[in-house]
Amino acid sequence: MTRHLITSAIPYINGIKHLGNLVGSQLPADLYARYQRARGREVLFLCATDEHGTPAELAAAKAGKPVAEYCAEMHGIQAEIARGFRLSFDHFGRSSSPQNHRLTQHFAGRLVEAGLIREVTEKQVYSNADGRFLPDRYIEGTCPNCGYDKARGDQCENCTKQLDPTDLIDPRSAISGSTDLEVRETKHLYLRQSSMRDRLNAWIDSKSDWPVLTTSIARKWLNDGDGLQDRGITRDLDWGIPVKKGDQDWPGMEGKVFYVWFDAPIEYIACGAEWAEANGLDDAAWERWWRTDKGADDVRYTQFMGKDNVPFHTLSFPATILGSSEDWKLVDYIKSFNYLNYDGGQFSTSQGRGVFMDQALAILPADYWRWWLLSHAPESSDAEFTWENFQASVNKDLADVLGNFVSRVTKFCRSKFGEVVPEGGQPGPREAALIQELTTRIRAYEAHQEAMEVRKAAQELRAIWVAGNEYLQEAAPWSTFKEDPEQAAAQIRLALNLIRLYAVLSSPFIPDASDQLMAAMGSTDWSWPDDVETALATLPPGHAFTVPDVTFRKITDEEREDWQARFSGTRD
Ligand code: B3M
Ligand code: ZN
Repeated sequence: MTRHLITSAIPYINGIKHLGNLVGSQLPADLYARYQRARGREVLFLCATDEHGTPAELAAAKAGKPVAEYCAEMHGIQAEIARGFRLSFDHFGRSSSPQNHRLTQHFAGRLVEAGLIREVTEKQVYSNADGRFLPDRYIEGTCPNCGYDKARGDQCENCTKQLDPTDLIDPRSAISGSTDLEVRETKHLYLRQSSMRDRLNAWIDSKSDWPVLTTSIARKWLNDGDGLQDRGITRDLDWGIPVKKGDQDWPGMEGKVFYVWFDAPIEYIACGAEWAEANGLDDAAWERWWRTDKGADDVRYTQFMGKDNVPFHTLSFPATILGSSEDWKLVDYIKSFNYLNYDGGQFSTSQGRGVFMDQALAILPADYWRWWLLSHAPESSDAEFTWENFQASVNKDLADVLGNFVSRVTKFCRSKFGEVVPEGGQPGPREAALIQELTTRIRAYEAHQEAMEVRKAAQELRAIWVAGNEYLQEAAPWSTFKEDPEQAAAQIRLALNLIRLYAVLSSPFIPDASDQLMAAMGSTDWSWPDDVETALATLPPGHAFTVPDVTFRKITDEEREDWQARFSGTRD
């Protein structure tokens, strides 16, 4: 049977992520991991914090903390929030781990031996006042393109033009503000991706089942304009993985570190090693997921990410893996997402616009967010979060459809038969029709989950909840009870079993509510409904249950207006 290795893009360490970040990688990855586990398959689901690069150093400086301390603290905060959203990582690692240091240096060693790394002498801005080079965001100045005076060394935020630090007019250090800068020569390593264009093209060509969003981005970078360019993989920074060939020093590279995008994807693998260590397992335990020469042949590897991360995962990381000529597991499927916008604009971390993960959990439990985000995942195009839409979905799908079904069935049973599954009566044609409809829908739900069609899976699940409601409405046990209590008993027995079935089917989307429903049904039987009729006879007559507390409450208009005002900009 296939084993599933699943990774989500690893979030940058600097700050708490917003809901747009969450729905673009970690949350759909979690849905898939939970679904595969529910089907009884072996899963290794990995994520980590992405801790290197200028954003981490600058955020630490702003917080007035040493960068290692800042990262350790932020990792703890992100891990806590991930638990709050019930992201079921088998391990939440750190790209700054010793395992990643070793592996990143190992890959660099393999690549240079294979002739895939060249050394380049280039000009970089050096700050005399700061005693260091100023890469990327460490330098600010006036944009040569639009004249904006706070453009950064890597990009102008105003006109979005990509820049090199040496392009800026009137440059100054982002650390000290000093203008005592000079251009110095410095040596850097470049990964010769261009020499691997044919291999990468052939590899992408073999992925005919991939989403168009993924392959179109990959092909654009492979074949458009200048095509696949060689890429600088080192930086003049203090914080990061020191440049070495395996465990040997690299003459001329002293004091330099690898570029964050070189080591970040390697952390997917290192995270497996961290997972093994954290669980007291040996190297063979993680290598059977990651090395095709050590048992990973039956592993299916799926990555989840936002569209902006696709080039790094379809070109740069595969170039690293293929270039190493070792038997590392290559990704089998890349599920990528468009952007989620916020209430008529964009989520903005710098302006504090939109809902951030910690704030979301402070106002409502995880399942409310999980349901809305997943059922509106930006798959075929960008999507938009509005408070009206959020309120409507929660109130309709979760409170009116699912919650109300549970509450009506359990309360009616308690009042007429007590808190046990009633006995007597036989299922008839109406029940047979329901079982047939559910069978068709559950098979469709499985197909959408397997295909990672997130919105379609959510729609099908909602339809499965609706089918139960319609059945209840037509069967009307409250009327049947008056003339034929036995038949009402059969109807309610089925409906109680349906609640357990809903817990099983819904658990990838709304795990807390599913736990609550399963507990209320007094069951621990999470077996998947391969046969719906059998599944609906799991709780036998006489089996005790309890009436659960409100599963989902409604969002009021006042709350909606209050939240809308609160999250319109400028966090804190
Ligand atoms: N940290 C960017 C992001 O969070 C980057 C992803 C790395 S995946 C290896 O969107
Ligand atoms: Zn500009």
